[in-house]
Amino acid sequence: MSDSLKMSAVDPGGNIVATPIKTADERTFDAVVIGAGFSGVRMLLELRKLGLSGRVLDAGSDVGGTWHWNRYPGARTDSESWVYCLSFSKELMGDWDWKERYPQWEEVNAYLRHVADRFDLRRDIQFDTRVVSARFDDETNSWTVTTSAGEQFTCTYLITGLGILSLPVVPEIAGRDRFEGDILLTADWPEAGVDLRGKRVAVIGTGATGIQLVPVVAEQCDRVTVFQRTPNFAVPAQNYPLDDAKRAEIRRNYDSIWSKARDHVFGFPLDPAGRVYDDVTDEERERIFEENWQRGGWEFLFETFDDIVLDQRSNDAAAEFIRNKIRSIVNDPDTAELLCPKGYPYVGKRPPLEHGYYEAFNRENVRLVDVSQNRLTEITEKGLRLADGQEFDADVVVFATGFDAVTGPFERIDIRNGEGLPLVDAWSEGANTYLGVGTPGFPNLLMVSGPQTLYANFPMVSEMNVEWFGELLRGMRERGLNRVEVTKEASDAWSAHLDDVFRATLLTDGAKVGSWYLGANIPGKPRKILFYFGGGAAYRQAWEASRDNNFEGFVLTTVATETPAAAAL
Ligand code: NA7
Repeated sequence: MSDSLKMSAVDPGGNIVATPIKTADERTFDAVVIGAGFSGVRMLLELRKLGLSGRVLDAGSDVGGTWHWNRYPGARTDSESWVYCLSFSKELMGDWDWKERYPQWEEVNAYLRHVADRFDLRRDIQFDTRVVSARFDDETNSWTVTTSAGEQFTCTYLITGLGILSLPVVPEIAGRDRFEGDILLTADWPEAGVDLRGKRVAVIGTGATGIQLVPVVAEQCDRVTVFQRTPNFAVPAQNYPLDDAKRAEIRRNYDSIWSKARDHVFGFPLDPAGRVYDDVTDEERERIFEENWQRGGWEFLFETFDDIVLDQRSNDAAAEFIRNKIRSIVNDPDTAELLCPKGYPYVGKRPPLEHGYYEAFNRENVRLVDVSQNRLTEITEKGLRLADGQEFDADVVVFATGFDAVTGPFERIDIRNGEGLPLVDAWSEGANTYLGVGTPGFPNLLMVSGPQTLYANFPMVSEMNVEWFGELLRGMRERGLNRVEVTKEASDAWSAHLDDVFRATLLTDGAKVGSWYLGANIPGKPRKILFYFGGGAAYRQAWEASRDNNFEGFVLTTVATETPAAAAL
């Protein structure tokens, strides 16, 4: 295979430099990357740094991943903009001005488009392309990737950047086809937007999505009826626009922001509270909660008390503080009480940030319907019907009903190893991976933010994984190796460790209320923890220990082959 000079590789500082990149024919690459969200975009940059040929395939029409599809009114990140981005290039950070503390979906997409333009990424990305299957061939040491259009690509490495929340789930409610109005899915919102003026809107689901949607939609439409099965512990985001002074401060503190975020348990640039429940009086505790409620965002969880997810008393105190806030905001006592989560701990389900959600229930046109016992059973011509026969008319029904997290997107691709074993069968009792980046029996399958990865601010987690793949592939190339597979021992040990960490927290109670961390929101999905909750520092140390010990946990070999893809390394 001949080398040619392509002009838009990047150096470690993020600058575009001329670097020889191996060219391939139009169908054969060193790596095929599935997904053009944060993971895929960042992976492509890494492949260029390595001088490897790559093709990114994405079902959407542009970069964005999750944000390409979740275009519902009010959709925005729950992470602060200055860490909901890529950190590899100070120059990139320097030439992008975030508008708000929590960017809306449009802004995140605009950022990723900017990254694609700045580094001329689109020439290696094929949009409107859905991958339907991938087969590994042991002899040729290569993957054959097939799209829904029947196109095939061959590559040595199959790299997934499928997103952790990219396969939406819609509950089976009878009568869907009969409904005379419009049915919308927040995770596939029409690109052109929807005119909700004068409409009666029914919203099913009160997770982070429903909680963002309701206050925005309430301002646009005639009436909103919110169908709630389980109330959530939402804390105020306290969003604000960023001005030049704030942006300058962020840029000045770039290094410390990122080193804090990378070590933090959830990937945020926050300090530990440095105190636990027993360190303060009851009055002092209320003052600390109040102060952090006003600051908004993840400060309430992380900068109040360090034992909120570990000590029941601490958790109870935080939970009761939130309930009292709900009671003080929502005028109607019955509605307020229905909105108060009970019977499970704060953080048992992923707690959302809110932007006027509770206040929305003080509007004349917003009403809450409890479907925890009296279930939603039917969609009629005119609206929704509950088990007891009550009916609610609607012009538009919105499903904000969550995702088949992390493993779901893998299941909709028929991935098989060299023996023909489907990945879904290998994972029939739950995914078993090493560090969330590889699974035994599936050589040269590398997963960015795969199952059992770190639970944290995801652009940062993806970037960590991609950097590791850079180190791994560079290390392999230096030694003339072209095949990588994680061991079963390493994966079993990682799964056991994940479980131990998870069981030491109060998050296990999320199983009772359908937490997606555990796959408990999907009927029949194995109840196995899908994430590592041990924090960024420990996650990185686990990688470094492997890397510095000759990539322990990975079996690295060479397969002699004539195929162009394998020869490329
Ligand atoms: P979530 O958090 O999984 O929320 C889904 C919501 O949909 C939740 O309130 C569910 O109630 C509700 N739901 C699901 N099926 C039904 C039926 N059949 N009837 C009534 N209500 C139902 O998804 P989101 O999209 O809001 O958020 C996902 C993540 O995105 C979030 O955690 C952030 O990380 C960003 P349930 O709680 O199961 O009783």
